[in-house]
Amino acid sequence: SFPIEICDVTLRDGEQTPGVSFTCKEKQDIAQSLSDIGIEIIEAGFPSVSTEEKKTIKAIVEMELPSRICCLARCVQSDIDAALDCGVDLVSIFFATSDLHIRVKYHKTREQMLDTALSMLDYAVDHGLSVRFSAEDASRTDIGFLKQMYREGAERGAAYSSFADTIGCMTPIMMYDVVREIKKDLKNPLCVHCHNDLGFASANTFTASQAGAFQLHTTVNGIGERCGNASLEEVLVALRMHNKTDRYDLTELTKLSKLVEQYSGVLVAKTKPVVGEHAFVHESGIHIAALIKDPQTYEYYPPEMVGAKQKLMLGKHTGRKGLEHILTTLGYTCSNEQTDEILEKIKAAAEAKQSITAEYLSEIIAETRSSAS
Ligand code: HCA
Repeated sequence: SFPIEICDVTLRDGEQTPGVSFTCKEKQDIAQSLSDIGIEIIEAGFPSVSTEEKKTIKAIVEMELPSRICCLARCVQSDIDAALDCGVDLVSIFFATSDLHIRVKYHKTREQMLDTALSMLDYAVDHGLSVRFSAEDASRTDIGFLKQMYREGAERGAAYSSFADTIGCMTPIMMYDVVREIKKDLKNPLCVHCHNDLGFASANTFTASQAGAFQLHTTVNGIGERCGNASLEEVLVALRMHNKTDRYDLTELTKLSKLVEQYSGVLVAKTKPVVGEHAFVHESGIHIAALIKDPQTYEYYPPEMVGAKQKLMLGKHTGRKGLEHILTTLGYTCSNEQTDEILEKIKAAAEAKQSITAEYLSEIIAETRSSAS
């Protein structure tokens, strides 16, 4: 097993999801829940965004949660001062390190950018802040420059070096290789911050941890800019199953997912791993027949592990065994003929795109039984 910690960025990068804005109370509720799960670091926001945002970060600091509180800062003194005002434990000082971003956004040389960032790092360290020295667009940055930045940052007292795959262009193997390369001469722990433009954010984050990255960034439900970030639920379950990390209370995940879905208004896809509505729902006859004997046949981990429940559904793919099981569980006793007839009706209804609700099932059971009597 490899050492890791989680920095959840739902309240900062998650809130950068287009159209999302959390109230102070909503951020506090989410922070409380993240802390209950045992998340080590909560990135509460970006104080320079607004006065209200700064107040909210302060209010989260004042909750005195066991988790450490972090905020984001550009390489400008007023951002570091804002972090100091908020009383956070950790500040992420970031600048975009790729030549493309430097040319388009800053009109300065790499060296000028690094010098400014280092002077802000000095300022933050001198004022007692713990600093994450963060490279935006790190995945498209010259590796030599990235290593220079991390080396000089560590020498000047940065607590962490951070690698952001800002546009989500990495694959897991690329991630593994780059983390191994950076780790060769890195003097402080490495953080990874992955976006999901290729659908690899969670995979890249998990793979980075296998390659030696220590701090993993996540958001609840994977919300975030464009296609989002690595999803907290997916990363935590992967860590539980493949790294035997058992210090997080995963039973809170389903509840937290619903809370963030409600507060953000960003609906969770039914097929979303861990917290999607269908994560533990089974319809296929072959699957249900086996699940009844042993849930491990079609469930990689028990739904209860993440605070969810197994659900068997009726539809076009229902089999006889599954139906019998459902009828018995619901307290109905039906003859073989009646069960066959009910099964036929269910399949026909499903093929006509009708959903088989509990009411509809009781209707067809009643109808089948009365026609037989
Ligand atoms: C951004 C910055 C960042 C990285 C922040 C960090 C990114 O909003 O563009 O590394 O702490 O995605 O690059 O979130």
